[in-house]
Amino acid sequence: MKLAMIGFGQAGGKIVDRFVDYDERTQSGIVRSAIAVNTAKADLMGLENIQNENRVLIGQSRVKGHGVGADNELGAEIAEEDIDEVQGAIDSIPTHEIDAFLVVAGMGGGTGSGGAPVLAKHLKRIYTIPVYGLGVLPGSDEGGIYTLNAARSFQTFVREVDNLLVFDNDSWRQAGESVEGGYEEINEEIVRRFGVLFGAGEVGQGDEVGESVVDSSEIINTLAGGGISTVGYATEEVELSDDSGLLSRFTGGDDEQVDTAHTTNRITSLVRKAALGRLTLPCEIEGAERALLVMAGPTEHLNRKGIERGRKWLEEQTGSMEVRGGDYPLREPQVASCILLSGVNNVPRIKELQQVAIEAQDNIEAIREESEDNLQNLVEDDEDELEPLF
Ligand SMILES: Nc1nc2c(ncn2[C@@H]2O[C@H](COP(=O)(O)OP(=O)(O)O)[C@@H](O)[C@H]2O)c(=O)[nH]1
Ligand SMILES: [Mg+2]
Repeated sequence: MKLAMIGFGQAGGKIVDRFVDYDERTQSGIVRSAIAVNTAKADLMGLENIQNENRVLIGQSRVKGHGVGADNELGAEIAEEDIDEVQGAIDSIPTHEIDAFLVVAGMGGGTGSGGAPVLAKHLKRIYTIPVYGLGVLPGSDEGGIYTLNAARSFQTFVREVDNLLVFDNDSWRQAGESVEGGYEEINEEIVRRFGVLFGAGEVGQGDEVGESVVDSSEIINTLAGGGISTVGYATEEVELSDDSGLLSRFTGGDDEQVDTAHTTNRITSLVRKAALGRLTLPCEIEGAERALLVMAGPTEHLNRKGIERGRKWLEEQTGSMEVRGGDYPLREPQVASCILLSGVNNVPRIKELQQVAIEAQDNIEAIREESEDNLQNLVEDDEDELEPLF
């Protein structure tokens, strides 16, 4: 499917920048427009692939291009004040050619954490196409303020978007890796997974013909109904046959280059690996409301039987009656299984964040009560700071 991607803040901008690179590399055709919004000029200048006219610096009168630090309240205020500048860039998007917006942001910082929910709300008000979020959760080693920012921004973001796709840095950070090096690999992982997912709905003319190709409406229907989503992914290398997949499939009989049973088994085990391996947001897959299985690879290594078996297995594992599946023909020497689990409920990390948000709220109330009892005179001064964020 075709997306207009808007990266908010540093992580958001970098990830969209990588999506543009992925799109050019793979010709997947998913990025119709790419915009980066930031309060920090240096972050915008550090991008490589997003066109200059699509890099929007906001809050210049407030922070003079220096960013908002980890102050997501200020990030939200600036986004609201300067929404017209963001809209100016969005005006250049041919919205009749896109299937959805994707607003990408790190939830733990200031600009994206505060601004992404504001932008999502704005887009929902103006456009009828879906607005999806891609929210990145901070690592637990980043410190309390990042967790608190994420806890509060997450609640707002999930409410404003049609579906919030989540990637948790915390479960992807590898020990001993430098932060920057770590992010590079992490961003590659993000782009690969969501690239295959969204690319599935974008099989163009001249591409290989699949048996039951996933289309955009299946992705949209899986995401419809809202909530939080996570993506599983697994691959296996295969050999590409010399002739086109289409030809080899019709040669048939004993000459058949790819053994059907083997192909089916490979698909079903890749489905299990993807669903039971590391998800972008680790969670129990049981209870997911909807799911979509995308099998990507050369057509001679895909078959309807394998995909149908994988789909059935996902139905059993999730308990969902709404599991879709199909193929995504790609001329690459690997078969990939990409699974979107939408409306997941049993997510330890989200419960943890909600707890943090509740505790912070309790603390705020405790401080308030104390202030009312003992420090009547100081309350007025403090009250500004004690207001809930959004
Ligand atoms: N996956 C990923 N996460 C990032 C990257 N840069 C920052 N983050 C995460 O995003 C959070 C917000 O940081 P940042 O985007 O710099 O904040 P902002 O610019 O104020 O929106 C951080 O706490 C990190 O968890 C990145 O390149 N990739
Ligand atoms: Mg930063």
